[in-house]
Amino acid sequence: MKRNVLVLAVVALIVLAGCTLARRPAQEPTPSGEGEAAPAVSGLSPDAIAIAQERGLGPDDITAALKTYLPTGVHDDYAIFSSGGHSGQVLVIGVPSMRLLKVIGVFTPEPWQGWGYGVGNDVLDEGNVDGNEVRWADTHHPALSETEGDYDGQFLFINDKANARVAVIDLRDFENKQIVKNQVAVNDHGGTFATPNTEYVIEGGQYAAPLGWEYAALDDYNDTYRGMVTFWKFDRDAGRLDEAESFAIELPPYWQDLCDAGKLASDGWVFCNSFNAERATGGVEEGNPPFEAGASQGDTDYMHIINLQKAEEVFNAGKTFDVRGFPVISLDTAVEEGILYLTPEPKSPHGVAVTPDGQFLVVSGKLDPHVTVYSFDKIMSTIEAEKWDTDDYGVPVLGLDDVKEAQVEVGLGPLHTQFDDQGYAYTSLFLDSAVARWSLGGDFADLHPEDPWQLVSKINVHYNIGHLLAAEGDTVSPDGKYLVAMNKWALDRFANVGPLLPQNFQLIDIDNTGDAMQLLYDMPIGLGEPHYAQMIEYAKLSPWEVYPEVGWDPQTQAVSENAVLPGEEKVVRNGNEVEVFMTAVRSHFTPEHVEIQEGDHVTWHITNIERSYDATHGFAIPAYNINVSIEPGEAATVEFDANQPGVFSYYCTEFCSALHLEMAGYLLVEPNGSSAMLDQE
Ligand code: CUK
Ligand code: CUA
Repeated sequence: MKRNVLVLAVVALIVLAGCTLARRPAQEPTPSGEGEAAPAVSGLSPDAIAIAQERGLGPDDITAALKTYLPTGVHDDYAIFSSGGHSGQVLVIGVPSMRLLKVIGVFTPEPWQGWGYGVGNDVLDEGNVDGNEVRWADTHHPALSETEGDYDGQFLFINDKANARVAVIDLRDFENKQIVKNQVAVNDHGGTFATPNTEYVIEGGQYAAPLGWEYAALDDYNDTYRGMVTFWKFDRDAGRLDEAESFAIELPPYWQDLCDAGKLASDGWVFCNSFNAERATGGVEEGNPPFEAGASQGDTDYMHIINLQKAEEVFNAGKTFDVRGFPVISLDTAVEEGILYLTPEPKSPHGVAVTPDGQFLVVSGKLDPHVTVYSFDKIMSTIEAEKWDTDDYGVPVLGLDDVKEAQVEVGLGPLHTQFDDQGYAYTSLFLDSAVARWSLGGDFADLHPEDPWQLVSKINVHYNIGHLLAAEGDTVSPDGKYLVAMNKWALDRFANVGPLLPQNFQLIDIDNTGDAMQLLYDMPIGLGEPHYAQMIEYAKLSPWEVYPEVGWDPQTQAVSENAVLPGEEKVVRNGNEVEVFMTAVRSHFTPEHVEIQEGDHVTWHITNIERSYDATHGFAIPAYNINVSIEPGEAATVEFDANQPGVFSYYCTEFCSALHLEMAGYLLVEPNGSSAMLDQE
């Protein structure tokens, strides 16, 4: 009997699914011309029920499969740009399929893209710290560029928590263009976040240290250790952070955690939560309470409320001092000028999220089952009334009751919050391993007039969720539809791959607002640990298919002066400086023989003169640690010292054509003092 009900349900779902499939617009043909028309309902396999039964799939499994499955050649509706965690990279993932589309080399060399193996070396060097090569990063928070508070699909920023660095990726070619090293702090956390028109990219600090990380004993913590927040000015035309127009603000040595930019109602302000307002300095080995206890003694920490507009004026007026040559607004100046305010936040908070209308700020206390909602209006009127106490550094502290709008009990271990288009907020619950959906008051108060701010429902996730992201869920106009839980633990979700487990991204359907949320898909992330990610409607992205002109330099986004056109190939010697000018096209390099002497310094220019979509060539020289990817139109330059004599067959590393294996050449490095060389002389 039960089985019949299941079968009926399956049939009903398949029929429904058939309708959906039938409504799907026909896809554009793929470049190879293999596009097929959308299947008709009648085209469904009669074996579908048998398959579902054999695989033990219930109705929920089948709807989940139908909501996520993409036939070959059909594209995703959304893209996730995810932190790659300590891989130092960025992951691009399609939604709803949860297919990995790309891993972008950012702070860490990435051989497929040649990143750090011939190209990108200068950008990676920009990220060196005092001359030390740093070739990994702990990426936490990607931030898409915004226009009027909405993703514009042009740029992506991401921070490195370990070394306080920020990278800039151009979404025309999905390549990293810049790395800046923060001069004020050695590590960061509260970044990156973009202001509503990407005037600034915010990078907040975390573990307090003397500014410029100069030496000072921990006994001097209160006097010499400091927090910071940095505002990197973004030059959209140049596609670069403009260090000359950027500045930082000195903050008390509370451990600033995450920030968010105000928007609409709160545009021009920035909010950063913190923990360790206790200013614990650890030292279990000396009998002190461990950090985890010392930093959690108090009932509250401080949310930092920063008047960015005012700070910009003060910076422009030159009221700064220098840390390693970087301008910093001192804590005293920040207080005098009305740039910095604090307000209590319970209890060991993590994250601050500005609601889409900019009117409210949501903070979660990791050790408090509530989210606390602050009213921007109340913050402004309290500041205007000059109603505050001060902390030990003279910073105004607004009373919690004066600025609080509501507290919503959501569950255990609340961390991060996102929003949808229906007036709901979603908060990740680390300890509960769940996502709480709760209703916003304010403009949405009519939804639940009796109690506008209330928990509505929860969905379990697997397991120990950190961040979560909803479609455009941190912008002024969230899309709803999809939410992804970024789970820290996987446990039994996947087959055992040894003691180090992947993280688990779980896709959740939040479209049926008011109804139950549905878990759709598990995606193991075998590289990590990812922290935050953002999801953008794919239609907002318009990456190039090939570089705009032959000889394009992706670093300058212009035609390179070293571009090589067909017929211009040559090898030029000047003393022991050798310059190779090479073209690549299916299926050969020109030249195919390059003969040099041991000890030569070699500068090798290669232009891929192809104009066809996807006609990428690679170029590898064995033993010299060189491999570059040269996309259609791209001009790449690699440099090396020919310090190893011998025969080195260079070859194309992308299977580009039927005669790809033949796309090769010989680099002959003649040993110094060899008879051949003497013969020549
Ligand atoms: S942090 Cu990782 S789970 Cu860096 Cu945004 Cu909260
Ligand atoms: Cu070019 Cu393979």
